[in-house]
Amino acid sequence: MSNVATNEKIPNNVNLAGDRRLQRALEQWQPSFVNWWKEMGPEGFLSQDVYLRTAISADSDGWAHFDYVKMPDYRWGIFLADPVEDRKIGFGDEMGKPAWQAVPGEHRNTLRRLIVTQGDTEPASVEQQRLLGQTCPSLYDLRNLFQVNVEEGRHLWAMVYLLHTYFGRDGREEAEALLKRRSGNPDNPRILGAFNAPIADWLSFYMFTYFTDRDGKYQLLALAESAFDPLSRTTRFMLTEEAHHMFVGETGILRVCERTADIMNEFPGDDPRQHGAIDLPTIQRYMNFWYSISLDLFGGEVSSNAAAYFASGIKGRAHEDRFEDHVALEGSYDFEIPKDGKLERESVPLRNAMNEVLRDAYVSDSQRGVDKFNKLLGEKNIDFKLMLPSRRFNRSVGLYAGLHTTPAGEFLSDEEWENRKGEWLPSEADLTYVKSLMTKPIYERGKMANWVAAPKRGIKGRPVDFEYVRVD
Ligand code: BYC
Ligand code: FE
Ligand code: FE
Repeated sequence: MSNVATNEKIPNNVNLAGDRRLQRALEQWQPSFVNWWKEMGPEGFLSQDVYLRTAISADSDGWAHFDYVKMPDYRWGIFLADPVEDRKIGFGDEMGKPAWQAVPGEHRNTLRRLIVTQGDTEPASVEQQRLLGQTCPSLYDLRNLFQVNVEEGRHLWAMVYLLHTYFGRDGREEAEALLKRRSGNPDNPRILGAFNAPIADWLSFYMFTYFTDRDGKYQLLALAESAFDPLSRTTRFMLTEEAHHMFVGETGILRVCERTADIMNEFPGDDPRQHGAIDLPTIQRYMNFWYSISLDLFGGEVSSNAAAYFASGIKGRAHEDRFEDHVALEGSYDFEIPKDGKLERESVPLRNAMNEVLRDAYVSDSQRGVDKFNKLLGEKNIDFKLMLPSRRFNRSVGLYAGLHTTPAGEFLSDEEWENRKGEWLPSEADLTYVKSLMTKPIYERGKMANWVAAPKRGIKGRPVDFEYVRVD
């Protein structure tokens, strides 16, 4: 990759030094960002050295540089994936025309809104996770939390770069507003539902990185197809970082299952809670919650917005090249639409179902990890299967919003729901119990909290008992 500037105030491969106005605007935003980090980033961890990966260029060996760094000094940079020469629009009405290097006037508001929505989730997640360092199960986990946090910070930079570069004064104002909204604040909340839910314990953190970061993966894949080439290039690079976030979630849930299974085998017949482990039904309830609110992030099943994004080339499907028909004017998608307590099949033009097409890919990707969790339980002779609930379960957006169903998707009356929801969603008692396991942090090298198994290996070839964070 050419033109990598790493010794500038803002490391970048976009030749920032060649555009003084832009450089100055971003250098003005930078201190606001660092102030936001100090106020809303990981509480109590401004001065410790953390063994972190920093992107210093976008090519395969430069993007993952490991060293100790204090988080406020992290080198948040702007990196775009290499341009695809002569790139053409790959879908929709404009298919085959050159990709856009600037924002077409007629798509300005829509693009800005999508970029702001994407950007808003990044700082939101850091805010949601800001207290977790104080109850970490190990130094290994603490470091992974911080790795995820600094990279979400960089993802915010990625979107702010686009706002500053392509959206003029509106873009600069939006960049300021991204630092002003606060997760969970009723007066000035983050834009999307799941990013206002508290992540109050580490099981929630693993579920969030498994399910909600995976929405990130699919939204980024869809934006990577965009006709707006700078958006495509920046999201392609973000995806390389996203993989680690989902790894943290998947291995986290797996390690919790492993520990619980071991306790169940050691004390057959006992409630694992008697031995300080997290019982499998509680894990299932957490899964039901985080999966269902993450499904909401894909938007309505039937969406004229989604149809318009697809038509204009703004947002495609994940891996558009795997589809045969990139125009999607002829196909349709069959939905089960709730009517008077029953489901009726109805066909919708394919373009209006693009949110659902993306959700389909997400659902099967989510299932793959759940299969791994169940394989582990099977290997340990535990007779319990974790399951993703029906897409209709606990939804707040789209066709099934506000309806009550069992995890299998069968409709319930309001009264039945009230009586039974504690079986399916984490209850106050569950949350209190899980939190009670996590009242103090574990900072001894190599030691793990009682409720989670040790990871199989450390980070970047380091041992599990490596001093991932120098907690003084
Ligand atoms: N909460 O036509 P519809 C990540 C609104 S995660 C609240 O279905 P559309 C990350 C919607 O805005 C990835 N409101 O919407 C993960 C619309 O409002 P208006 C984030 C919602 O436009 C972990 C109305 O309902 N990236 O990166 O098709 C850690 C009608 O809905 C919600 C993106 O989301 C909701 N859940 O789809 C860190 C990509 N859902 O127009 C980071 C950018 C819908 O009536 N965003 N609404 O005022 C988009 O592509 C689209 O905005 C959405 C919604 C897919 C979110
Ligand atoms: Fe992100
Ligand atoms: Fe992420």
